[in-house]
Amino acid sequence: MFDLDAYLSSHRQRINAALEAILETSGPTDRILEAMKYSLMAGGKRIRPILCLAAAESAGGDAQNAMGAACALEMIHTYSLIHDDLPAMDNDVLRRGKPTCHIAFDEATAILTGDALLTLAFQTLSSIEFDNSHQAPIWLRVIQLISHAAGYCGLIQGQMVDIASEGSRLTLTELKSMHRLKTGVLIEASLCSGALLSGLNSNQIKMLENYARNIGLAFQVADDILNIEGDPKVMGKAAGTDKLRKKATYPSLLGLQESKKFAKQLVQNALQALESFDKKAEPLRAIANYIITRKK
Ligand code: GRG
Repeated sequence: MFDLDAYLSSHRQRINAALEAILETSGPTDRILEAMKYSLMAGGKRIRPILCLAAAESAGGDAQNAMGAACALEMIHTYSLIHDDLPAMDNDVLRRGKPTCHIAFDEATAILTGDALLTLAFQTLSSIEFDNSHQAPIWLRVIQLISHAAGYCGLIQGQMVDIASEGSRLTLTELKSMHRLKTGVLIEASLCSGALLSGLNSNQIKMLENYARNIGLAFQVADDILNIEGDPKVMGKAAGTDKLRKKATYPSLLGLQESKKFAKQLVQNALQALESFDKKAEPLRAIANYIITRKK
């Protein structure tokens, strides 16, 4: 039987070591580096980098080859959390069980910390060393994929729609589309990067995209459910905030029980998309279930 806890814990350790190594070589030790370390090493679940490595492994590739991409994805994700928590956005005071970056430091430092992590992600991606030249176009494709997901057609657009729609009632289709941008596209880019770097063929990549779309949405539905039912101490962030801010969520549109059914269905779809993969995709299968059973 596949031991997901052991898998997640060993991959988290590898990712954390790689992130620490990048931060150690990235410049003078001063306030900005301190703030970057504070947020990046605050104990996130590392779902996106783990998905990137697991996708690489599903093709029998060496996950280490995808580590640069995995680290870049986590830096981009952390930058988006720092900026999302700012007073001008969600104005949150707790993240990953610790005071948010602008509370621990100050608002200007938090803005710059997000900027620095976003930039460092692309510095990391463009500094990858490889031993044969046919890897260059693959890395270029990965950089393209990740920048598209992080940019104005992805995360940023999702955040913009989220802000613009506060107080108005979204339809289910609008909600899905917003979350695809806010959450889904980076999860999709994580899986596709790992897949590209380990040489999955285009047919297999399509199946993985289908898996990614389903778990990306399931991740957000689960997040909305946790915002209602989750324990703030376990989650390391506040609960009940969506209702307070009158945010459109799956439970607010579908009801709690229907949302749970919907999340389960999405995981079933994701598992179906992996049907033709062999046991090397076992981590991806287990992660799909974890996405909706996690407590944080
Ligand atoms: C560009 C400012 C800006 C925002 C982009 C991604 C995003 C939009 C904002 C981040 C905040 C947010 C609530 C996003 C929804 C996705 C989500 C549930 C993020 C939390 O991700 P986890 O659970 O967090 O993986 P950890 O801390 O475990 O890494």
